[in-house]
Amino acid sequence: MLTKKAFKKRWKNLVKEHEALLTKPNKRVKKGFNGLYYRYKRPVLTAAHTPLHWRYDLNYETNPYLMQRIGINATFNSGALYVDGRYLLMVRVEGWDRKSFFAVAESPNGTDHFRFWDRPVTLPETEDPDTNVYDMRLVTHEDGWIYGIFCAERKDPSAPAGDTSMATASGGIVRTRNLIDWERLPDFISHHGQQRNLVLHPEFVDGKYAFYTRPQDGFIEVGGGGGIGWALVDDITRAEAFEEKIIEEKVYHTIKELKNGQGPAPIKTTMGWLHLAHGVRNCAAGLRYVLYLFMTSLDDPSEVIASPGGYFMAPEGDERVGDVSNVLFSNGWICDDKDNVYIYYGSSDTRMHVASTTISRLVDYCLNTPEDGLRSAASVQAINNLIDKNL
Ligand code: M1P
Repeated sequence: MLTKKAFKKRWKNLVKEHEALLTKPNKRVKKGFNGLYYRYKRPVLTAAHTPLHWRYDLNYETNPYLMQRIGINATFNSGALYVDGRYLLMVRVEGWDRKSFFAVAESPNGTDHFRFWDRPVTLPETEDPDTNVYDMRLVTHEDGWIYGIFCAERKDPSAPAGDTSMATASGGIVRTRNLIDWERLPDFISHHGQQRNLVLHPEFVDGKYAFYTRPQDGFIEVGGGGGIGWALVDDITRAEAFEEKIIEEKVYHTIKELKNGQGPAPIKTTMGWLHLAHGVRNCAAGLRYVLYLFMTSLDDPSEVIASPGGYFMAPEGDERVGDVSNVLFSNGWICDDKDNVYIYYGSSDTRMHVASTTISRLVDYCLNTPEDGLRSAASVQAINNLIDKNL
């Protein structure tokens, strides 16, 4: 065991290293700028950013080796909210025990100096306790509440004896006024299968709460279900979707061939609702998750009015490797009061990044990028159209 002096010295060093990590500035990567968004040099959050007091017992008597008692594996897929000039992320934190939970990290500028609040979120449970919770979308709704919509995962009660992996995914719903005290509402009831990637639209539609859904036949495979769905709900304290219509389908030989899902809640612009989503395809290396954009009508947020073809962001460099490699996933973005947009995305289920852009760039991209023509010949035609304009 350490001497008391060595214990103190090691602790001092740990604090120093941690503080240096938390206060490191992040820079936009200007090289190779594509006109759409800037990536940033460093991830905004990693497991190493979590507070030391979550992980270490600081009492010499009970931890004489100053060992880490609780391990954090990853910090990813974060909801996001802009409150009074503060950039808040609702981070999916995953421990060494594979359980995910939520914790708020705050930055003064949206791109660096993210620091976790002292305690993770104490999330109330329903009568049927969740085994795992993740991917919270934060939405300030016009009813005055801040909602957190997340995936609540449980062991499938119909799993045959000995099957230790069959699970179910449901849409969990909590709400708060201060991001500290949370009220748990009953899970979203869907009559169209399991639900992951459930997202609340920020405004009432025809006097009802509107949800983006993703009906799926199984826990991983969406099967005959899938696509981004749309459901109206009378009472959010007993949210039940009797009808779900698919507004944004998965499509053969595209970036969303296997499945897709709404990212964060859409952002309202003068030209329509701006949506960020993820698309998944399968290949010999496994599933590949990329981010894409589309827009829906201001009059009817369930009507798609712009579908730029292909992906908007795909995993690059270090982003490609992690616990679940080749994944970009986003469930949080922030539009500040100057129309700057910060897209927060997790890479390979391991760490969090930011990309910055503006509303006008995103709208221009959506309205002027050719749609996916669904055939190689159509892709060549789109390039030729551009060449004709340029030459
Ligand atoms: O592992 C990749 C992603 O898988 C799930 O997303 P989807 O439901 O679209 O397949 C989620 O578990 C997500 O958190 C994860 O990043």
